[in-house]
Amino acid sequence: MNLDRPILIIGAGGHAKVVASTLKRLDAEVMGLVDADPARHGQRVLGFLVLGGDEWVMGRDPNSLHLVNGIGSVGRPGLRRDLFLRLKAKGFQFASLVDPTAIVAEEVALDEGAQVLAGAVLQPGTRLGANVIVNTRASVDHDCLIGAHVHIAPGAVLSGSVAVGDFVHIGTGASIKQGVRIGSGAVVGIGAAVTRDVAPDTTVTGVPARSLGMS
Ligand code: JB3
Repeated sequence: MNLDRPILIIGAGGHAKVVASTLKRLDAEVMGLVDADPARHGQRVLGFLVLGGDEWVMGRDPNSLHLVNGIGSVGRPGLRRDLFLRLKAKGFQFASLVDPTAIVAEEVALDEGAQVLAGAVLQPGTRLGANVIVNTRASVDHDCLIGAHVHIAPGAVLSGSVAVGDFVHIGTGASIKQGVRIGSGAVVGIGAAVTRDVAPDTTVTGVPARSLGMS
C-alpha cells in the first residue's frame, strides 16, 4: 500500500464512500474527492470534501499525491478502467488498499490500485491485477490469478487456482469452482455457480451457471 502521499479519491458515489471508509480505518491522509457531477461539488463524503471535477486533478503535480479509484461498477467496469488508464497516462499513480479487517495471506501479490475491502480474504499464491476490486466479504482462495480491472462483488467466492481474465465482473454471491478459467470481458451473474470454463465476453447466470451468449 503506498499511502505515503496525500490521497485523492476519484468519484464521490457509492464505491467512493466504501473506499473512503477503508482509508479512514487506515488513518490515511485524504485530501478529498473529485466527481464529474457539479451537483456533488462542495458536498462531503464521510467528512471528506468533494473538491471539483477531474480538471482539479489534471492541475496537480502527479508526484504530489496518490489516487484511489472510487468508481465502482455493476457489470463490466468500463468507466473505472478508462479513468484508471487516462490518469495513469498523465503520470498519476494509484494506491493499492487493504482494509484492516481483510485477511491477506503470505505470498499474495497486488498490482497497482488493487483494492481489498472490508472482510475480504485472499489466500496464499493469489495475484490481483491492476485496478481490481475484491469487494466486501468476498474471498479468493489459493493460487488464483485475477486480471486487471476485475470486480469481484460482495460475498463472491473463488475456490483455489481459478484464473480470471481482464475486465471481468463476478456478481454478488457468485461461486466459482476450483480450477475454472473465466475469459476476459465475461460477466458472471449474481449468485451464479460456475462449474465450467467461461468463454471471453460471455455472460453466465444461474445454478449451475449457463451461458446467455456473447454480450
Ligand atoms: O455493489 C456495491 C457494493 N457497490 C457498487 C459499486 C461497486 O459500483 C455500487 O452500489 C454502485 O453500483 C457502483 O458504485 P459507483 O461507481 O460509486 O456508482 P455511483 O454511486 O453511481 O457513483 C458514480 C459516481 O461517479 C457519480 O457520482 C458520478 O458523477 C461519478 N463519475 C462519473 N463519471 C465520475 C466520472 N467522476 C469522475 N471523477 N470522473 C468521471 O469521469
